[in-house]
Parts: sequence; C-alpha cells; structure tokens
Amino acid sequence: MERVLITGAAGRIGRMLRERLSGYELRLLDVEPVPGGIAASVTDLEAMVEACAGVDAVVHLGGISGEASWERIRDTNIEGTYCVFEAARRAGVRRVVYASSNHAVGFVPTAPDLPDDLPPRPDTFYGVSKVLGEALGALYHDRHGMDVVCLRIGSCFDEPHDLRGLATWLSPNDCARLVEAALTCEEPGFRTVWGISANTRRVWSLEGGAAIGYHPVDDAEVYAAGLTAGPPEREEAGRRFVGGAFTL
Ligand code: 15L
Repeated sequence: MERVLITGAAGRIGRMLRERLSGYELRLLDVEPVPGGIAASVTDLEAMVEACAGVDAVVHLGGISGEASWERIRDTNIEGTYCVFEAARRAGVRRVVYASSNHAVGFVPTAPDLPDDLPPRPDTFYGVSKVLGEALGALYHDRHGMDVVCLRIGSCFDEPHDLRGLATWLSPNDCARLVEAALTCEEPGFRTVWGISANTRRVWSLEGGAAIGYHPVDDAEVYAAGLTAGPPEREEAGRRFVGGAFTL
C-alpha cells in the first residue's frame, strides 16, 4: 500500500481527502489538531523531514488559502512549500502533489479552453506564493528527478457558491479523483493541471487532467438554478479573469 503524507490535513480540502482517499496509508500533518495526526508546521524543516520518512508521496495542501499580508504569505506559504520540497528530497520521497491554485494565473483573461500550462500571471500575494511553489516543484523535478504534479485548483467546496463557481467548481469527489490520478499516473515529470469538475460552463481545459487519468464526474450546472448573481463588480471580474474577484 502506498504511504502518503498529507499536509494541511485539518483544512477544507484535507478533510475532503481524508474521507475519500481509501487504499492508502495516510499520514496526516497540520498545525491544528487532527486525530491520529502529526502536530507540526510545514515551516519546520526538521519536523517535515521526520514526517516524510518512509512515505511514497506527499500531498501538500498546507498554508494560507487566500490573500494575506506579504509577511504572512512569505513566512507560511513560501517558506512552508520550500520546507516540504526540501524535506521530501532529503527523505527520498519520489512524488509531490502540490495544491497550487487558479490564482497563480488569476490575471489571465478568460477564454474558451484555457490550457493547463499557462505562464504565471498571479492576482495576489497568495497567487505569487503558488507561482513560487510551482517553480520550486519545477526545480526539484529538474535538479532532483522528483515527480511533481501541481494542481491549479478552481473552487473546491461542497457546492459552488457563486456564478463563477459554475465554471470553476471542483467537487469534493472529483478532488479526490484528481489527487488519486496525480498520485498514481506513471512518470508525470513536472506538470500543471487544472482542478475543476466536468462543468458545463468551464473555460479551463480538461486535457491536462485526462493526460494523467483524471476523469471528472460532477457538473456544477446542477446547482445553477439555486444561485443568484452577486455584486456586479465581482460578477464582472468573474467573467473577465481566471481569478475572478481576487483580481479586484
Ligand atoms: C483558492 O485558491 C482559494 O483557496 C479558495 O478559497 C477559493 O477562493 C478559490 O481559490 C477560488 O478561486 O474560487
């Protein structure tokens, strides 16, 4: 059985994965308490090396999941992601699945079928931290031969919250399917893949996902009738840019 370390295991996506990733021996890590988990910060390199010992892969979700001050983003997301890659290398972990975000490319104008490997256009300091995380992933692949799959996650919630979510939603079950594909696909090398469900209104390609064996099942459209438009400025941002209201 594959042993997988999940950082940020107490967070929203961490909880979704804990309930759904069966068939793995999961090691859970978070600064917040997780039953049976390791209480440590991703910014503690020594603790991370210890946590990585003997695991086959790391799913790195830990960090701040939205915009914050530069200092907080730098100290937690950037330093933490460095520690995760470096600890994985020192412990001989072969693969890292990195929770990147659409906000790494948030200022890209929306257009049909946007490819998975758009170059960086971050919309926030948070987006910058995701770009840097992807860059670290590329470095640890190119220099150390680690397999690194960066997931540019859209809106991963139980249900879509707003009209933009009709395009950007990633359902909890599809999230588990995506992470499982990223963990099991053969020789991914370094790559970036969108993290969305099979949404009727999607404008991000599903090709990169298909290439690693991700076949989404859910479609945000089933929630469309229950959603109402939010403030016009936010709606407009959602139509214009990948990152939606993060660009405001
Ligand atoms: C993200 O990266 C955030 O973590 C999440 O809270 C949402 O804001 C999401 O992007 C989104 O774009 O909807």
